[in-house]
Amino acid sequence: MLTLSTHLLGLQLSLACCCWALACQEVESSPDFSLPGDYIIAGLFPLHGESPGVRRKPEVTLCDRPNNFSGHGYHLFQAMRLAIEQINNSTSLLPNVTLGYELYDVCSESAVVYAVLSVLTPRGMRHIEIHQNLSYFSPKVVAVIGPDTTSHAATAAAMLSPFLVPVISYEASSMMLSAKRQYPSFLRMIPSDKNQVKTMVLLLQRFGWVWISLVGSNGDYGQLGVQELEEQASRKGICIAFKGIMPYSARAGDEKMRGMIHDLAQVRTTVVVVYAGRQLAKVFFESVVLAKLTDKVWVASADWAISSHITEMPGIRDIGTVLGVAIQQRVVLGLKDFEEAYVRADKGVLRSCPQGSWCSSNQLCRKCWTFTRDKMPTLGTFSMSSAYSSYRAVYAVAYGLHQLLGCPSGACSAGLVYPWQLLQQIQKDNLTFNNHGNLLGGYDIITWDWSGPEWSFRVIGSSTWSPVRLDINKTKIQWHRKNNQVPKSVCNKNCSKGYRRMVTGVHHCCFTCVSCEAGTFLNESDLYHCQPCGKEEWAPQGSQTCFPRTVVFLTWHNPISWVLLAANTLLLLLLGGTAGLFAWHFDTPVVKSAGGRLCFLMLGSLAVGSCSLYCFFGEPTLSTCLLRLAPFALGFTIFLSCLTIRSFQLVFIFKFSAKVPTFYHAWVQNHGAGLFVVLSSMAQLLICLSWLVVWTPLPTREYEHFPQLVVLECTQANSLGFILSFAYNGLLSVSAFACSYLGKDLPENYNEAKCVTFSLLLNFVSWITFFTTASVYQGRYLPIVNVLAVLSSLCGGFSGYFLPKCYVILRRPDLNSTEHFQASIQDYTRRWGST
Ligand SMILES: *[C@@H]1O[C@H](CO)[C@@H](O)[C@H](O)[C@H]1NC(C)=O
Ligand SMILES: *[C@@H]1O[C@H](CO)[C@@H](O)[C@H](O)[C@H]1NC(C)=O
Ligand SMILES: *[C@@H]1O[C@H](CO)[C@@H](O)[C@H](O)[C@H]1NC(C)=O
Ligand SMILES: *[C@@H]1O[C@H](CO)[C@@H](O)[C@H](O)[C@H]1NC(C)=O
Ligand SMILES: *[C@@H]1O[C@H](CO)[C@@H](O)[C@H](O)[C@H]1NC(C)=O
Ligand SMILES: *[C@@H]1O[C@H](CO)[C@@H](O)[C@H](O)[C@H]1NC(C)=O
Ligand SMILES: *[C@@H]1O[C@H](CO)[C@@H](O)[C@H](O)[C@H]1NC(C)=O
Ligand SMILES: *[C@@H]1O[C@H](CO)[C@@H](O)[C@H](O)[C@H]1NC(C)=O
Ligand SMILES: CC(=O)N[C@H]1CO[C@H](CO)[C@@H](O)[C@@H]1O
Repeated sequence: MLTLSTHLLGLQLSLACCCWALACQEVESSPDFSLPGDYIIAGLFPLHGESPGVRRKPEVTLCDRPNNFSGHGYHLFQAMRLAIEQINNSTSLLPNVTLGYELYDVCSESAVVYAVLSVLTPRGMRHIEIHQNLSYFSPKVVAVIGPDTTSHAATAAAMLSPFLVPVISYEASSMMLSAKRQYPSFLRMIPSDKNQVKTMVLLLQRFGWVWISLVGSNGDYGQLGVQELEEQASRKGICIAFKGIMPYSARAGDEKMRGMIHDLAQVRTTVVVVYAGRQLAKVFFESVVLAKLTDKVWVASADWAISSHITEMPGIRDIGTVLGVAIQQRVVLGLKDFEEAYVRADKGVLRSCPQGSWCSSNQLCRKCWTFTRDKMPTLGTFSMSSAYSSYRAVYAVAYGLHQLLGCPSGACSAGLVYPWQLLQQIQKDNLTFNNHGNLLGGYDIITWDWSGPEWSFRVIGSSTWSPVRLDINKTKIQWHRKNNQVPKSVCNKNCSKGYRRMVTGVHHCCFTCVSCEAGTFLNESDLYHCQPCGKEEWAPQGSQTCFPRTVVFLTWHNPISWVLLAANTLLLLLLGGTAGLFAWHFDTPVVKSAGGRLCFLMLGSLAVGSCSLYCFFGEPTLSTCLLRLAPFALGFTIFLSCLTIRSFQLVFIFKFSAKVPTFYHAWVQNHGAGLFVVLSSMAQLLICLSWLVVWTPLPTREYEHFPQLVVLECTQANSLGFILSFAYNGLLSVSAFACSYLGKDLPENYNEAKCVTFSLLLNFVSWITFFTTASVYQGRYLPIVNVLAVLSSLCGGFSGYFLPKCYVILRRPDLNSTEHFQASIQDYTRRWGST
């Protein structure tokens, strides 16, 4: 690989050669073709084929071997000439300025060195004089078009870089030439291979080929290409199942190639990318044909994609489908006419040329002419894109000169132009070159077409640069399989929906499928991990999406709510009705014995508890959470306190007032009953307040218990404060029960033991049921249980205490008389007095 050291070596070599070639031997170095002009552009084209074989030592090869002319270089050179003539004729581009050219045949590395040294020699001089300041160095030419291959281009670019002479290649595509530190003056009219690799990766992605093999050729082109391809493909999730590099020495069917083909067959990838120069690609496909490896899709790099080297091989038809990335097929308009006119013009006036490869300016040498005459008809099948690049390169130089000479102002000031000035100017053309000096251009995607009598290729799409895009018409591809389906190249088939991939080996393309757990889902963006759903979402097992959870709470409108609401409203009405009834019959003994005014307090407190039930319905808010249970607890405390104190009073009056009269008087005078109710209620109020302050119930969304639901509820449902306040009520219930039990032998119309026991039992049962349920079940129906518990407590309280009295008032007015009461008291006193 050429680096800075070779670059320095090149300079040393050039100085040595200067001495040897120009000074010491005094041999005039001259181009093969030339045209004088104000500004000279050098063209480095391979006009002869390179001698085959690996050279092991530096060696000067001569290019003028007879009968081995390269049509390729010839056409490129003609394209350059055409461009120069067009520019000379043009009145808008470089008016009144003529461009000249010098053509050098670069069939070998040494020929490149010769050519570069000749190019560097200032006009009219025979040797290179290096100035103190290289900025003032003015060589014979202002720019160099060419040379062809990566290694030739690297040699030329390294030697010319100290002088910043623009080198514009038409074929060298290797990525290493993008290194601006080493090749500052190198530009090219084809995109860098990096783009080619990117296009290939896009192609692989387009067909979903993620399990591929990679074959490269030894050398910069193949090795750098394979390396870059491996990097870029892996980044896009493509797995390289097999990678092989063919050595220079590879021959068709030798052991190395047999081994490689064997490995290739073993890994069972349908798609094989062959990133190789055409020579080694030929060796490779000869081996493929020998081994009868068929039924594959071969992806070709630009160098061999449309090379007749390969397509003319016997047996190549059967290897499968070939898709390739090719330099965009552009046509130099008028090149054919130009070449034909040139041949016609010179046929008649063919002058003898001296032996050797150089002729006087702008003349054809014999060999060239012979070649031209014989080979002209083949122009039709000639790959035009390199010729186009060479043609465009001349125009790039001309546009640069045009700007530099101030031609846009009308008249060109044809003065001295230093190469570095021109380089700067050309680099400013940011529509043609990127900042690494590579052409901003795309590729054609081609496929081999055997439908005709002979091989041809079909353009099926193209890639564009910035933005990077690949357009392919898939219907244009004729796949090698009978059904014409796109072949698959994967290690494992895709998992079914909702199944994630679990990698089983080294390659992430080989996996087993595992179902996603409930609550997770598989997004297309990551096929290897199941992602958890959001808080408000849920997913069943093996899901691809999450579904929104259903928000549940006890709504106003559902049958259960209606029943509960109706029951509660009925209770409220009953409470109101009872209050009215009691007020109407306020002076009757039943009402008086029931507690008189105290009854209204009891009914009111039950009503408060009943009202708080409405807070259980609808979406919980802060206020409804606060008002759900505390008012009920407080109301029920008042009710129980009244109940207790009344039972206590009855027992006290009947049994103890006579025994401890002083205490009885003190009790009555100090409104003992009222005091007790107030104190007891204050205690509960305190408990409730601290409950609401310390364990504030807040509206919340509960996600834990049901994967598919969000339950709206109040927090701290069973907090210590709540339990304290209910324990307090329990305590009151027990004392109420105890007092009523003590009075179980009182006269019947004062004896409430049965009814109170009933209501308190109902109270206990309903709350024990509630707490048991709440401890095992935390769901959407808990509020209903809660409402039922509250409702049954209230109903129990109401029915146990008030219903019997209402019954007496309404149905048994005979029992609701002072006489009846006095009779029963007397009866009681008699019984107890007599014992
Ligand atoms: C001519 O060049 C080709 C390669 O382009 C080479 O294979 C062949 O051996 C050469 N012939 C001679 C006589 O050098
Ligand atoms: C340039 O002009 C000459 C005559 O002035 C003409 O013969 C020639 O074909 C022109 N060349 C091109 C490429 O237009
Ligand atoms: C060479 O000349 C240029 C232009 O005059 C100047 O900017 C540069 O500093 C000189 N370089 C050296 C090494 O003298
Ligand atoms: C070109 O040169 C001719 C004469 O040499 C002159 O008449 C003409 O104005 C020049 N044109 C430009 C654009 O310089
Ligand atoms: C090209 O360069 C010009 C200035 O030299 C700049 O205004 C323009 O945006 C550039 N275009 C691109 C595509 O970079
Ligand atoms: C693709 O190619 C087919 C046949 O070659 C043609 O009929 C079709 O119009 C093309 N589609 C597009 C989008 O160019
Ligand atoms: C397999 O999955 C990948 C990634 O989602 C997709 O690009 C490809 O088209 C799928 N292949 C098949 C055959 O479904
Ligand atoms: C799923 O992946 C897509 C991109 O493929 C992304 O836009 C989307 O936000 C992802 N969805 C989730 C829920 O992560
Ligand atoms: C305007 C101009 O100088 N045109 C010349 C360009 O070069 C060709 C030869 O290649 C001449 O024929 C033109 O006269």
